[in-house]
Amino acid sequence: MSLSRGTRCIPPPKIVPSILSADFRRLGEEVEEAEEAGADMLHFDIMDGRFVPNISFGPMVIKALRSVSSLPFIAHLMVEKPENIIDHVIDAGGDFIVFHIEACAYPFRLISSIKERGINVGVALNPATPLSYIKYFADYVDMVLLMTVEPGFGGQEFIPEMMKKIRRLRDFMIRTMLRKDIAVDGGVNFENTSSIIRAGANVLIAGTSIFGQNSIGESIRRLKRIASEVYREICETSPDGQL
Ligand code: S6P
Ligand code: MG
Repeated sequence: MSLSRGTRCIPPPKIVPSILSADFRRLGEEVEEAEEAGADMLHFDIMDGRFVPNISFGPMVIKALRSVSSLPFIAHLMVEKPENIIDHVIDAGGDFIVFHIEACAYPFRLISSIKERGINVGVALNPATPLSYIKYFADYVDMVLLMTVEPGFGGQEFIPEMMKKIRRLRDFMIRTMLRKDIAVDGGVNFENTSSIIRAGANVLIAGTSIFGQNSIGESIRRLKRIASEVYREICETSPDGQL
């Protein structure tokens, strides 16, 4: 594995719809609408009823949508023993795998095995999990995903204390010159998007604020507009991305 130290700039914002809140009766159409509106990736919440108190869907859904969309597919594994499901997710068409550090005893081994298959990898942290858990392998992942609600269900309120956590993580990355995606997942909406980007996150994962609205397309465009205006402002006022 090679280290990936980069510039001090924060990567540009990405809006990533989470299909958990989509209408599963017309999943294909809703995904097409999201892609046409400029979604940057598509997010799949895989839940096993053990790591989280809910069961969602598995790699079959990724496989079914692979023929509908050319967006990068990111699988958020809210499962125990993530190592058991990785090959199935990749074979189904997943491009990016995010596992939970709370579910994994050997992260270096897991990261290597995902990378060996040529797939991007991210690590997710539950709201109460300290950032220090990822200190020794942050170099090796492409993304750190901060849960901003307790995992398991869509439609929950963003936990306000998480704003501080985003800021601390971006500060750590700037200090150590790591140019990684910081994703925020849970309770992202039109009101808090600008503060989330200002705090230093660049990947916004949103379910209810996209699929739970009247127009999927308009919601994505609105989130993109807010995120890119704030990002532009940050780059202009602070070229090295220091907030
Ligand atoms: C948390 C949830 C997230 C999802 C979700 C966000 O349990 O499962 O991992 O990505 O879809 O939903 P919302 O409605 O908070 O935007
Ligand atoms: Mg998720």
